[in-house]
Amino acid sequence: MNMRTARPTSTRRLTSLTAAAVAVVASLGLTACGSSGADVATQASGIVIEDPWVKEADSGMTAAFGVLRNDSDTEAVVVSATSPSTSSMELHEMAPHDDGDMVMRAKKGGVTIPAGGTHTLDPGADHLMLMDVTKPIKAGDTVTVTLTFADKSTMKFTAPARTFAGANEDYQGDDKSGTDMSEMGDE
Ligand SMILES: [Cu+2]
Repeated sequence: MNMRTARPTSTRRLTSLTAAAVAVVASLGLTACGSSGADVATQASGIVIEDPWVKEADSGMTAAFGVLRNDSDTEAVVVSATSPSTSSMELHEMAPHDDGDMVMRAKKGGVTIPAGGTHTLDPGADHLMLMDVTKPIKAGDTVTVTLTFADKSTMKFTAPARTFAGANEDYQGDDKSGTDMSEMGDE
């Protein structure tokens, strides 16, 4: 009977030792992340963007472009994008509409950058759509974009704005009528 009273003390000591060990492991993990992090590679860590740019726009929709390059040996998939310059952002692709014209629409499944390869975001091809700019974006302004990958890792880049006459594609919204955004706000 008396031996039982000793148990809680030793159990508690064991628990606190375990907690200390966990804390040490956790701090080692943080140190590893802070250095080169070769063994904790994320999808974002292998990606760079070359020649990023955004089309100048006073209001409404515009788009961001560039060449995503994957220097890792693992495929990376961009699943979403955000920017303080727009209220929302979508990943877009070009596809033929029912009438045969090419329209842009949300790219389901995200944008894949193959291992050791590139994926070009270009007017007339895949692009990052700023759905409604929060204030005019003038040539020379800088737009910040954050990409989120399938593994939830993120990558931030800045893109200068340019004057560009193209990239005026019709937008195929969820109602697939190719309507413009202003009609969606009717209440
Ligand atoms: Cu678009």
